[in-house]
This record gives sequence, structure tokens and C-alpha cells, in this order.
Amino acid sequence: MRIIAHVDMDYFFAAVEEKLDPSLKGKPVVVGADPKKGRGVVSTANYEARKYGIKSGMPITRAYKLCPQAVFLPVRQERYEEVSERIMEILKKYADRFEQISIDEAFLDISSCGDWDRARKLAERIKEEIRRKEGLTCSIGIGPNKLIAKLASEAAKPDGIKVVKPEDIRTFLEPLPVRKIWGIGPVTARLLREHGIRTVRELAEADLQKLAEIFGRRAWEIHQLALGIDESPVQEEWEVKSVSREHTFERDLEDEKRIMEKLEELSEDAWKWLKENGFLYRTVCVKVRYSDFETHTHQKTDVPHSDLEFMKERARELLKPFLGRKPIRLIGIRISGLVGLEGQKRIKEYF
Ligand code: DCP
Ligand code: CA
Ligand code: CA
Repeated sequence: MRIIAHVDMDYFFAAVEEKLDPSLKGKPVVVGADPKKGRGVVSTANYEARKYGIKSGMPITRAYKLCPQAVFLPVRQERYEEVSERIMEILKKYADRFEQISIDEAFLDISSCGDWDRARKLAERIKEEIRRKEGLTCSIGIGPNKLIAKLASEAAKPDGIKVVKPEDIRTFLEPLPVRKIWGIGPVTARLLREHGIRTVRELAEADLQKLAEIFGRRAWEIHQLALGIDESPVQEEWEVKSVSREHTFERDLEDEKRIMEKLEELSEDAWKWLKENGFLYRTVCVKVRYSDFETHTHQKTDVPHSDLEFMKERARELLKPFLGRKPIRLIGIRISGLVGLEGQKRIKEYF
């Protein structure tokens, strides 16, 4: 049996701002564009501000009319990203498989909990750790698949936990409006309404033939979702496979020294990225394009390395045979065979 959790932070941007400036607590807070400038939208608002009807995506001028006494703050993305990264690190520890889907939410496959009571306990622990370390609240939904987990976390808002077991799916899902189902936006919802289908229950009971007229090939999938069936897996983070940097010279170049210097510069660039993102590398590949567009790549793989000097030397060595033939238009470097932090831990354990 699968057990999936969906964690979503409560009023995230505004919550981070409250955390950094406790004097904001209890006041309506709106994060978004500057209302004095008259353009732009609300990114989010805390629950006090939502009482006035302020919502994400609303024009900021409208928010100002609804609640002029609110505290209006600009979007400070780096702050939220920093907090987000730390939260994701906390969440990862609890998951068999982990998939971040936005700045403030993630799916956790927690099937190894084995049963729903233990899953709920785990959710309590997660909330507790986030509260203790970051001073923030989140809501957690738990269910047998991603669709149910995500809808459950929404139902748990704010600061709650909701567990929907397989036997509770129908009662949970059926009264919801159709647009809660993945892939049903406002346009499709309107179309369905014209066919007298408003709730998930009505969608689940609808004739497949009729749904095929509306959804085409997606009909079956959407009908399955309406029944609460969703087999999509929690997808581990996309692996970063390589980092590359290239440069086209303003004029085709034969000066070997200048070409080498450029290659070293590109190496440094790529290396900085690796350093910042905590990767070791194994493969260095050099690309050369001549003035007539003839293009070559040449690469070499070693044991994992971290240092820049080694990378530069490899790059020089790989480039050398291509020099002195024709004027060069472009050179590039691609670093691959990346070993992330997880892999490095494994290497350490191994040795
Ligand atoms: N966001 C945004 N513009 C939007 C929607 C969201 O900039 N139209 C940003 C601000 C939110 C963050 O993304 O804080 C997360 O979005 P959510 O939809 O999860 O909303 P909140 O976390 O703000 O509130 P909730 O407690 O309802 O999840
Ligand atoms: Ca949120
Ligand atoms: Ca979210």
C-alpha cells in the first residue's frame, strides 16, 4: 500500500515576513507589488488580510481598497528561497521518495510507515520540527496517492493534518467541485457545468462516452481521477546531468593564448557553479567550432574531482590537438559525471 503526504506551508511569503518581523503578528499583511505604484498583484496575504477578501493574484490596488490599513510588503524572493531550501532539507529526511513541486510544497512518499496511524505521527513530527526550527506552520495531507494527499492538505489548512484513507476517499472527494481535479481549469469546469456536471461525484458518475466528447483522449484519465485513482509516482528530483559554458568570439581567432585564456575562464565559471551546488565532477568535455562551422568535441573521464586546476589542465590538454588548424569561432566546456552530496556521502561511507 502506498502512503503519500503532501506538505504545503501556510501563507508562505507573508509567514516568512512575520517571522522576521514579529511586530507584524496579528496585523493584516500583504506581500506583493507596491500599492502606491498602482500596478502589479498580490503574491500572498496572511489570514488576517484574507478576512478582508484579499487573495493571491488580485490587483494590488484592489487589495488596498479592501484593507488600506494592511501592511504592504515587497516580494523578497531570496528570503523565501532560503527558508524554502531549509524546509525542503527537513522534509527530505522523512521521505522514502521526495518531490518538491513549488517553493512551499512537496510530496513525500512515506509508504514505509506501514499504516495510517504511523503516517499521522510522522506528520506531527514534521510539523513540530518545522515549527521549532523555522517558526512556521504548514498543513499536511495524507492519502493513498498524490491527488488525495494534495487535496487533503488543502482541507487541513491552516496548521492542520488530514488523513484520507482509501475507505474515506468517496466521502472526501465527491462533494468537491470538479475544478479540484488535476487538469480541470476554469474553462473545462464551465464546459462541464453546461453538461450539468459540477461536483466530483457527478463527474465520477458521468458517462465515459460523454466525457470523451469533452476531454477527448484525456477522458479516461480524468474519470479515474474523479474516482480517486491516481498512480503517478512521487518523482525524485530531476538529476542535474551537466554544466556547460561556451563562448563565441567576436572575430574568428587563431591566437592560441587568447583561446586558452577564454577556455580557462569558462572552466572557472563552470567550476564555480559546481562549487555552489556541491558537485564533484568526473568528465571534462571541450567543444571547438571552426570558422567554417566544422565542430568537434573531445572528452575525458576520471575519478571524481573537486579542484579547478585539474579541470583547467584537462581542458587545455583536450583543446590542444584542435589548435593551429583553422581560425576558431567558438569554444565551450561541458562538465558532467556529476556527483552530488548524496553520492559523496556514499563514497565516504564506502572508503
Ligand atoms: N504566490 C505568488 N503568486 C500567486 C500565488 C502564490 O507569488 N498567484 C507565492 C506566494 C505564496 C507562495 O507562492 O506565499 C505559495 O503559494 P500558495 O498557493 O501555497 O499560497 P500561500 O502559501 O501563500 O497560502 P496557503 O496558506 O493558502 O497555502
Ligand atoms: Ca502554501
Ligand atoms: Ca503551495
